[in-house]
Amino acid sequence: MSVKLQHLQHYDPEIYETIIQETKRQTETLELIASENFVSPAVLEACGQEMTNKYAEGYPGKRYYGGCEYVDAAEEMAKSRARELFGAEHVNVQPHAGSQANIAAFFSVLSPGDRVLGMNLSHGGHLTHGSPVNFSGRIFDFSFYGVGKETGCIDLNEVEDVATRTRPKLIVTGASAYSREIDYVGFRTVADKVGAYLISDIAHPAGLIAAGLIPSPVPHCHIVTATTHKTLRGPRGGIIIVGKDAENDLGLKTLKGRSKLWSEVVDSNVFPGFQGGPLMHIIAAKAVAFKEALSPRFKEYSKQVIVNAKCLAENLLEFGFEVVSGGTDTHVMLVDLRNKGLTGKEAEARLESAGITVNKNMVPFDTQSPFVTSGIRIGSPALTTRGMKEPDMRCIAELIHRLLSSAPSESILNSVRADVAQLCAGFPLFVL
Ligand code: DSN
Repeated sequence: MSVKLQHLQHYDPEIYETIIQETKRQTETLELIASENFVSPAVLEACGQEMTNKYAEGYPGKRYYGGCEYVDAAEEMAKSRARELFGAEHVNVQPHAGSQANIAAFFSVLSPGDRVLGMNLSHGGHLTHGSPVNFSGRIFDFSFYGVGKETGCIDLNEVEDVATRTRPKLIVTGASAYSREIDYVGFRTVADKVGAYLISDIAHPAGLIAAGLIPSPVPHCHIVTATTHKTLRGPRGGIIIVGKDAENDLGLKTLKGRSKLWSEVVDSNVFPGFQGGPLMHIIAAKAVAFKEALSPRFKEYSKQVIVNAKCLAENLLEFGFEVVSGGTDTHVMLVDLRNKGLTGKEAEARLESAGITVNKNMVPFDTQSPFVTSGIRIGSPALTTRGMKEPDMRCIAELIHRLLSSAPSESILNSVRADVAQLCAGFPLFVL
């Protein structure tokens, strides 16, 4: 525990106890959920400090409240560090989460009822990219592209076919369970051909992109959205990035008849469009995380995230697991468990009972419901933060194999539990 909780312990022992238990759970189990990570002690401290008390609706220098001098300074630092990190002209650091970043980005270029093309959720897309149970699918008219049945990879010819047929006003790239690099240049070519805007949601690979290890969509997209708590290893939150379009006219007018810039349109869709007061303590923590991400150490960390994911995928393949698309270029992989005679739900529960945390996940062309699924999603960011490397990944693949490749038994469960405990004991949550 890197933040002292003595007041909480005194005033609210019940909540204190849940935090202690959660910290213990994180420390004593193997966290393989691809969207989770462990923040540094500095980020954790910035999340729990007095800026949480401050209302600061508006933007630095243009707030609706007095007393904003210091939160203005923190927000400016967050913005300039994020611009440097992503080579961007403009970054809005206020979205409370990825979902809020996406709704503000979509409304920057769309009106209700407009047609949009996004990635199929069951092929790796995201809830906010058109799911009928989400605001996106309820407000906009979504069509979908997916991955090839044989390759498990996005096929740009299919993207172009669907785009030509449906004439979307916006194409959305980005995914939450897709392990391969995305061809942003190809997506932009398709978008330009059909006259669509292009938004990329890099919530998952943002840290790897910031570290320069996989291609960036920023030069090719009109808008890029991201979260700050996954591979970027910051506090829970969202951001919106605008590249070279930031200072261009979006064709919309202000009330006074002046043309609005992209940056202004995006900002006004975050506040007052969809949010009120920003979470200033979290914005300060984002600034800390961006500073960390600009360091050479973060680049080394991110390289190891990819090395670890590749190593884990290769070892799972050797144990006879089917990894969708045959591997990974990033931090994440999707394992199709149909050849093991298991559902994602069963596998998630069996792994969790031994101290290995993953999430069940639909696989492309899945016949199971989203509550059952045929696969699991596995990611390397969190365990890489603990300092684990290739030998540890080989060990984890073997533990997963022991648990999932044969019928469940108490003796296997107990032996895996013991190995998980031993592995975890050698690694603190965050290695500086
Ligand atoms: N829920 C996140 C994930 O797990 O990928 C995406 O929002």
